[in-house]
Amino acid sequence: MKKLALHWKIIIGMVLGVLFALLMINFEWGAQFVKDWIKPFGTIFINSLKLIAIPLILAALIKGITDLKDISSLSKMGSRTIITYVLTTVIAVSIGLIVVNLVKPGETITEETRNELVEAYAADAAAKKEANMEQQNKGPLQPLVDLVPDNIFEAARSNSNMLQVIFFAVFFGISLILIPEEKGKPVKDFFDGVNDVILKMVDLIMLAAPYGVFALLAALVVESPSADLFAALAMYALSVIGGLLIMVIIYVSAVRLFTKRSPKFFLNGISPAQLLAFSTSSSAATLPVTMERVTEHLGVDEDVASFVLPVGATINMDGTSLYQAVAALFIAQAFGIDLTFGTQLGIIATATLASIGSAAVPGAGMVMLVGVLGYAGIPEAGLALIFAVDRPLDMCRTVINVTGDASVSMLVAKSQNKLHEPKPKEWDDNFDAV
Ligand code: DAS
Repeated sequence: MKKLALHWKIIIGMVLGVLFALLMINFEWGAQFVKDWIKPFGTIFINSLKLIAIPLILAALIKGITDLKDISSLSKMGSRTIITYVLTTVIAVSIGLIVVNLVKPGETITEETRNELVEAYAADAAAKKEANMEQQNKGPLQPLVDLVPDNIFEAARSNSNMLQVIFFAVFFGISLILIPEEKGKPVKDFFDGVNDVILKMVDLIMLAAPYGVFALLAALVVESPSADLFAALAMYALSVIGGLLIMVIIYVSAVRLFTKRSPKFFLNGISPAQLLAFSTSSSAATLPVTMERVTEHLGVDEDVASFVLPVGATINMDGTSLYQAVAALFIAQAFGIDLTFGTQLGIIATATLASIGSAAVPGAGMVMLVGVLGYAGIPEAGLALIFAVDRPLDMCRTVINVTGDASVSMLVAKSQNKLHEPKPKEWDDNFDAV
């Protein structure tokens, strides 16, 4: 068991959680036992992730913005890279929104189960629904007014003002860039350091994930043993995976269109990195292999790859942003909250920013999802549903994050005339990799 990779431990935790709950509900004291002695560990797991969401967004966005300055001032390639990355992320979030609005996974939940869910999380859901209603009754520019907090500590007090925290972080980051280098450096180093510490906290929290997920699933089965809730979770997972597959089609089409390389060539070249991304759920851990595959097997010059890929691993997470859009709307649907078109457009901006701020480590996208829910006024209680099945989806979205970075590196190389013909050996390698 010691040697087993974390994500297999988490998946085992999920299965054991369901089996344990199915056993418990056979005893009349079983359900109460799970609620009193197991569910709290799931709540602790979720609260620990929510606890670090604001500090992570603050530090990651400030770091991300100051890093962007170094990048875009570097060269034309820098701004071209950032524009392409932001574009692919916006496309990914939009595809996520289209898929989840078409499939409507949250609506496969019966009215009865929805009432159970809302009842189980009554306070949170009702408050959010109320906030949403208020939001809709305010003037057209209210969302803009709400963007600017009058007290950052008040804004940071609850996750529901995440957009205000994001606004502050972006404002702070831009101002940090504009002050003289020698004055700003200590501040930039400070936030880089805070970012590293928070990422270490994510690491430590994820070590508890197998136990947290066990508790979440056990509570889920005991509290809403309705098959339709599990069917809805399955539809949600399929919506995410379906959206991710559409992104692969977009990537190979863009590579085909702009670099004339065949989908087979591209996918054979990048597949070892995709397999590593799937098994580690970490773009950062996969980066060395992505670099090797892109330069040795996809014909991208070293100087382009060593610039575009590290930036991509940091700020370009198309899979994560698509997942955040699907997850946010799934929870809203599950709780019977209709999000206005305006709110959904806001989710595009928030999920894009949240994915730029997301770190390339397992579970980062899940933490930043708190921010997207906070912005859209969606009950955080829904996180228990999402977190229970998050890890397998983290593995899938990390594959897309890496594939997106690799395809953009080819497009940027092509635009810089630095995409060379694959040497015969490389060509054979790619096909050997089948
Ligand atoms: N696992 C993250 C990555 O490494 C993505 C995520 O958590 O959404 O890309």
